[in-house]
Amino acid sequence: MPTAQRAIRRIPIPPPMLRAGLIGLPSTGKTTLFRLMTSAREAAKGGHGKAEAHVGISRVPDARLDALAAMFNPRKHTPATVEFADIALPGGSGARDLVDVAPFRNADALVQVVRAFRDPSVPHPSGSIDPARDAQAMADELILADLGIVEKRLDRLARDLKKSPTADLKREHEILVQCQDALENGRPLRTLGLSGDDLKRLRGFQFLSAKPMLLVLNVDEGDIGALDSAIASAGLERFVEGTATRAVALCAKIELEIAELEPADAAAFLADLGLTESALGRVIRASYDLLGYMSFFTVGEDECRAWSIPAGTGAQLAAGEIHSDIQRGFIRAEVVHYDTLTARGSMAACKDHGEFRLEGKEYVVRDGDIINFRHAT
Ligand SMILES: Nc1nc2c(ncn2[C@@H]2O[C@H](COP(=O)(O)OP(=O)(O)OP(=O)(O)O)[C@@H](O)[C@H]2O)c(=O)[nH]1
Ligand SMILES: [Mg+2]
Repeated sequence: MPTAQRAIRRIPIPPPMLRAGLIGLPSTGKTTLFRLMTSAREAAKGGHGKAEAHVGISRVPDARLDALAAMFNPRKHTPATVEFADIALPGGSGARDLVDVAPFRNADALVQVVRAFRDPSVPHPSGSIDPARDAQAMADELILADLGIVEKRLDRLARDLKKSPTADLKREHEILVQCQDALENGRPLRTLGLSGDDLKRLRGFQFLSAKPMLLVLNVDEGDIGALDSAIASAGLERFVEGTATRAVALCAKIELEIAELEPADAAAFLADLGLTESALGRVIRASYDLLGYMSFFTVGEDECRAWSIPAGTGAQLAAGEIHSDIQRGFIRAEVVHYDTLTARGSMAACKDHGEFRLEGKEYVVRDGDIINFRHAT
């Protein structure tokens, strides 16, 4: 093999970034939030007759990584990341009261920004402020879009089943009828709780109402004192079903002000408002959790780092997250859990108590595991 080709083969292929799409009615604060949460300098501007996506990366806050960094004092510490997409629709905001949901099909999760701020200088397409109405309108929109796809596929399946009634097609038909029933009754597909092969069968359709969803309620600056009860007062609790949905309240305008202050001034400003922290971290963290990912850590003097893997990942595959060479040459994983380390106080104490375990390639990595991979080079 020519040297250049071999060199290319050795470059580890980064895993696909998990992407959360910011969705919501016009002028709810999506772009403001996107700018605040990500490293992207430019925000999305619609135009030229098609939707434009802008993507930015956010660092996922993790108190455990901060504690590890304090313990190991590494040259750098690197958090997990999540990608956000802000999609601007053609024509910019204005009179549209419906949202084109198609550009969100390839997002792994949706972050729906719901307006509660009252500012009369920002017109609302429906003429009044009503978060529960808007959240319902968006939910209906996603359900309708999915129903369109289900009905089209069912028509097609009915014809195919006449020609060749295979077990596979029959099962697909059964599940899609279940989906149709849920959607016609106004229930998002994520509430069906499908799993295994059934879930795989549906993946290709990229159903919007099946995606995990985070509701972000953008409250009025005047209501910042009642942030904790904002979700309930806005009537949004009924949209939070099961593990695949969450809701967080924040005020984008105040977050914007915090972001412009020096850290010491920001802390004083937050304290004045009766808050302990900016809410942006909570939005990023909740988005990351909804994506179904978890973190394991590597520690050392050089770097303490959080790595993202889907729940259920084995140790050898997890090693591949760091480098394909470590995955290929995997021998053993030395594992201690974060909670054990913090309870014992040091790696040495964990070793003394036999809590630094040796695990094989099939070991299912847990959220919060600290791992040192032994590998052949
Ligand atoms: N008063 C107030 N204004 C806000 C708040 N958040 C956003 N805005 C304003 O609302 C307007 C729309 O904000 P954007 O962030 O552009 O909203 P968007 O959802 O991206 O809008 P489109 O992409 O055009 O649909 C801007 O003028 C913002 O300054 C808030 O919390 N309070
Ligand atoms: Mg925008």
